[in-house]
Amino acid sequence: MTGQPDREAMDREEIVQLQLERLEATLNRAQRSVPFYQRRFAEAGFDAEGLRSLDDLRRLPFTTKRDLRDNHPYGMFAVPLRDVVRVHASSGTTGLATAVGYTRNDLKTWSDLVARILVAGGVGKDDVVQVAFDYGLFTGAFGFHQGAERLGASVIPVSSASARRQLGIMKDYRSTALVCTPSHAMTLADAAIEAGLKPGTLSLRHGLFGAEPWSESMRADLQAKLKLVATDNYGLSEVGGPGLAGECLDRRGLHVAEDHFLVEVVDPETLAPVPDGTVGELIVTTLTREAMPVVRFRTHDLASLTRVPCACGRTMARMSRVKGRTDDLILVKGARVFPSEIEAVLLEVEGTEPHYEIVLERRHGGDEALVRVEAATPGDENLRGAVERRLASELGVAVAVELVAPRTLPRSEGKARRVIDRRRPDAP
Ligand code: DLL
Repeated sequence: MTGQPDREAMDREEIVQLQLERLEATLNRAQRSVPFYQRRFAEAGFDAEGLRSLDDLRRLPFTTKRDLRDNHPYGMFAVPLRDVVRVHASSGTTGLATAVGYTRNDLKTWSDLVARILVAGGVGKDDVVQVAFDYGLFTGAFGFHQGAERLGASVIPVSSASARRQLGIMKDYRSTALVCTPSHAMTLADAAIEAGLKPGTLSLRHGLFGAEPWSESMRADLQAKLKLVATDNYGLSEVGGPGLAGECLDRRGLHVAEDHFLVEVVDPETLAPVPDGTVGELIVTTLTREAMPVVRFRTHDLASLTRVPCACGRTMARMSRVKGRTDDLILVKGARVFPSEIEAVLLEVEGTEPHYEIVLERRHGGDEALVRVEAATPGDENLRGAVERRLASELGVAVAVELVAPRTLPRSEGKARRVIDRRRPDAP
């Protein structure tokens, strides 16, 4: 059933006890070996030795992307470089790429965690796993590569390649699992349809998609087009990359690897904790990372948590899909909208394609959004009006729509750039 059943189905009390022990070790190591944390803890009047319960963590300040940047490249490392065997980097979507280090043990743990994600998504030893993430500083490709090897599956490390080449390899090697971003999977699905690949030509059964927000409608579309079961998985390089959380086949939330990460959800404005079930900003503390422990990292990702055990038998907390990033939140006349909500509507409207971008501008003190979406009939004013009305009724917000010809919006082999944010003064 699970990748590491003894871990993934622990009782809640056992999880809490393990987290407390590991948190204490992590905070001690951070305080002892990372001058940044030494200073931070001292300023907060906190001594790691005095940790009594998980709630004590709340006495510590958050760590931000800016902190990592200020200490780039190696200032956040808790071990000497001689013990670091790998360095990756965050993708720098917000312009600040920062280094992440791994010891040999960190790599081992990481492989175990990604193997769990693969198992939860239905992948086993007999599967042929095509990794279509770009191999490089980005954590996605190496993370899944090692996880799949750890599991004993056969890895096809295609990395980035044209859709034609990905599909050719997928067909020849009879790949049964595809690992990439959902937007890239959509590009491959469309290319397969365009090339007239008959159903049954591909052997795909599992799609493990992550690294960017996507919607249930996108899942339905991908499953229908690629004839696979698609699961969502989440992670961020600052805390190691993929492996933090992933869906099981029940697909009712992403199981968080709570034995290796402590997650909190806070109100993004007040930073006060919110109850389970309420959407807020995810805060992550690593519990086992040796090279680079991270304490209360502000992810800027919005999601909610539930600690109700899952029907699959796993007991670890589940997080909802990421609703969006706090920095992508669109505020139109007081209404709050996330790009993924716009996506969900677009995918349900007949006549538009699942390729879109949202251009944000600040006008008259509020945000204005222009949704540019591909349609086979871009001149169709009736369709444009229909999409605008549908968006307005479902989101409670008026957004302008522009229909553009198929294949005019850029395609990405990695993360799609859905939001073009021109609201900030320094925006391009
Ligand atoms: O994207 C790690 C990863 C690789 C996750 C492969 C899953 C699969 P970064 O490049 O540092 O790391 O980007 C992290 O991407 O803070 C989220 O905003 C977003 N993100 C990642 N996974 C999801 C997801 C990798 N499943 C940032 N849904 C995060 C929504 C996601 N957003």
